[in-house]
Amino acid sequence: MAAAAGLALLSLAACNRAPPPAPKTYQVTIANMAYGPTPSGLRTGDVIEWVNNDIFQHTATAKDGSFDVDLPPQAHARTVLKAPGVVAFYCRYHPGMTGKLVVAG
Ligand SMILES: [Cu+2]
Repeated sequence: MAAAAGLALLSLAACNRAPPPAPKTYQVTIANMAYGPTPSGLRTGDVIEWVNNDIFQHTATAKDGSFDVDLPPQAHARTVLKAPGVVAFYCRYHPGMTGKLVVAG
């Protein structure tokens, strides 16, 4: 009896908790030797879709090593944001190309 009541309370508590927001996909476009603006409001689990619209090969390489994506001309590639924090990234071929992702938990 008491166990059943406890179980009912537990499931009620689970229902009242707000579900985590569904992951979103954001595009970051590369053109003219530069990354486009990085999106704000990023959360853990969201996806960055890198789109290289340039005529050159680029990469999106995290300074902390959390991702390293090769992007031939016209390529698309996806990175899942696995942890909160600020991740600076750059292009391995053109170190002057830089950007920053700010990811909330
Ligand atoms: Cu590059």
